[in-house]
Amino acid sequence: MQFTRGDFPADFQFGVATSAYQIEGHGFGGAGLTHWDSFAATPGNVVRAENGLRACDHYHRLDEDLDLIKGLGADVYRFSTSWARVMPGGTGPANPEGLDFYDRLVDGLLARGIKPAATLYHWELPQPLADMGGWRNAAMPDWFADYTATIMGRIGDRVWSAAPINEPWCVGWLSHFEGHHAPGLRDIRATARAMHHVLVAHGRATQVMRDLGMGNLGAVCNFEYTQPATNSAADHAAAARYDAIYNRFFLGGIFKGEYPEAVLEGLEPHLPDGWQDDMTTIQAPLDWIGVNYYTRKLIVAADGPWPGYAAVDGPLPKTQMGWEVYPDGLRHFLNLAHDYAGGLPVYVTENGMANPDVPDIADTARTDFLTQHLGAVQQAVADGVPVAGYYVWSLMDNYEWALGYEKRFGLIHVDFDSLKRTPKASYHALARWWR
Ligand code: IFM
Repeated sequence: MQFTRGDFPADFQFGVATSAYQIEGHGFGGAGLTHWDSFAATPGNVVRAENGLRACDHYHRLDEDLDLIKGLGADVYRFSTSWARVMPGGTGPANPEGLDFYDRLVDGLLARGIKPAATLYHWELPQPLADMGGWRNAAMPDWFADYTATIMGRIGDRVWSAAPINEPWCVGWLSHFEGHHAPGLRDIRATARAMHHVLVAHGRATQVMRDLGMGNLGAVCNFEYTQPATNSAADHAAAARYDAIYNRFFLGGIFKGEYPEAVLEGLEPHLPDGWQDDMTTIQAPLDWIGVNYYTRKLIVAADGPWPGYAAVDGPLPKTQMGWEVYPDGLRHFLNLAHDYAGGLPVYVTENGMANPDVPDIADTARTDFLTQHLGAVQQAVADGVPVAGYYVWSLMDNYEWALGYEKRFGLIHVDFDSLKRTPKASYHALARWWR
């Protein structure tokens, strides 16, 4: 990997990312049940019905893991706090052990000279809230605001940056329309409500954090580069719908206070009454925008009701996820995020690949992937995008949701029997120029 820090803008932040349910071990420290526990316990939802009850046992191995982040030379660690660990019932009393854990995490980072970048929700919805309809329920933004006040009341004075919700597309669309993530619904009305409520919750939490005196607040959205599979007008229209739902709905709400027409076509009849009145809340001013990027999709028109599209297999080399490697898409989305967010700094808040690694392999596929995508970042910088940081997904192999523990995204190999951590060649390649 032929980079030096001097190849990127001054003050550019390099980092690594994880999330609570994927690494901590939700069976420990008084965390409450989440909708991922019940989703995983339902046959057919998750490979081998695996769940996050033990995961990487980060809960008990915090210091070892923070030392590994330090050893990598990362400037920033992007982690998430678990709602179900902080407030096991979703509302009501906080779990003191949960608050203490995040206190130790933040202090441990600061003691090692690493900036804590917090995300408030990376999908582990407390089960009692799921029982009340979860993101379909219009009360979710209020409950989320209370949770935000509780956790940030404890650690908000020391976190370097914060974002309310990781990947609203996954929370709304993937989980309520495609049914691939908890709660596993396939229901257009639930989808419309979840997509809207998640943005209202984003805005409410942002305001709560401002009121606490916090700064450096952002949003983290995921994107997929979308291309029509053929030149037919029908495929072009289908790809435009896919792009609007995936890549423009959330940016549109947050930065323009409007949803794309191509999405309203299908979702408007199902949005809650008076949804337009929430736009001021959703547009709460931000300090940065985060781009999570992994792949592109080739889209064709499909029969059937809206949205009438399907993804088809593409010809490019693929990762263990079956995702095509397409670095130009990252350049595209850094530019797109900049178009929406005006002059705000743009961060790559996730980028990386899964590979069926064993501890001693050369890990060249991941090193190449990262090299190519860092090249795309440099191109976006040359385009004039104020890219301010790049965080690799992920620090270590972890729970890849419905795909269980098989898909390995880590710079560090984790043996899920012994829980031994072994840095891979990509970890060492980054450490050589990050440290
Ligand atoms: O593991 C996930 C993460 O939780 C959110 N972004 C994408 C990653 C890889 O699928």
